[in-house]
Amino acid sequence: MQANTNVKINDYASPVKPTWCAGCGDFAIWTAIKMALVELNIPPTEVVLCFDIGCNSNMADKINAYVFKGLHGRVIPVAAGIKLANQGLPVIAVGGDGGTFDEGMQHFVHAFRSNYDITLILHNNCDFGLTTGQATPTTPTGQKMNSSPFGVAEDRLNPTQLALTLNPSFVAKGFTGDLKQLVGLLKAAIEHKGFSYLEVLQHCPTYNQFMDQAWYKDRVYKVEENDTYDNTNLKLAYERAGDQLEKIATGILYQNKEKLNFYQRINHIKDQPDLVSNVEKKDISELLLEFK
Ligand SMILES: Cc1ncc(C[n+]2csc(CCOP(=O)(O)OP(=O)(O)O)c2C)c(N)n1
Repeated sequence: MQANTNVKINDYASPVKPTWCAGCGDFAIWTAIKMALVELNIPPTEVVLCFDIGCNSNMADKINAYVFKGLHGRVIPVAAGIKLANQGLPVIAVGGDGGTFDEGMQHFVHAFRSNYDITLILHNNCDFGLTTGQATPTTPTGQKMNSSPFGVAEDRLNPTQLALTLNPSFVAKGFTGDLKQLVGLLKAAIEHKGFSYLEVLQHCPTYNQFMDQAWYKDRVYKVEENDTYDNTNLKLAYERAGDQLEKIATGILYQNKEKLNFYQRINHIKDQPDLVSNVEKKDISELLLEFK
């Protein structure tokens, strides 16, 4: 990556205007991503943003950078592949709770096992937003939703606790009502050398009236405000992440800087600067003729 001392927020400006509902938490996450990249001095030409499907990932054309929009629930493997080919690039994956914890759950689990050197920004609005308010695994049990008129019957998933059982290297939680904290968490996640999981609690003003911005504001606290919090203590992080309803812990809950990432574990490539530089220019015109 080239040093660039002059990155400005307008470098990331796209002529496409957001279509999110008024009050949607996506606005704050969109802003925070751009602010974090600017503060890290990363120009739009030197980062790749990968998007899932959903309201969250409708951000893809509202940010001027290299972006890749994939299939619902499949943003993690797309981001991992890009990173493996070009390890000098910061790669950021953006997804929602529906895509990631329903269709894409297996990728979420394996990303921790592999410790791909990518960042996952998880918009948690506790519903399938774009398809009009069905329940996801993070919707509270008993909550009435468009697809669950009698209330959600299943237990609620705790994705943070799940992550903490998967020998993670970085697990953090932010809230769209605290932009300053969110930018700091994003910067730490992007700079982390391994799979960094940042869950962002957000309000969906149209389909989630039960956990709005004020509801979260009354409940969130920052773990770092307590001097005794030790974010290398996995057991402590798991304990704090247990409460999703009354006192909700935010901040870097857990970080292990020693865990080797995927690239470093593959002996025959770990010392090569970049796989992308190995790719030769090949003439594939004859091969293409076979598909005529
Ligand atoms: C494989 C697949 N399954 C389902 C859909 C339909 N679909 C499109 S957006 C969406 C909801 C997205 O919800 P979430 O991932 O939570 O993101 P949000 O819209 O809430 O930001 C669904 C179910 C799809 N496009 N592809």
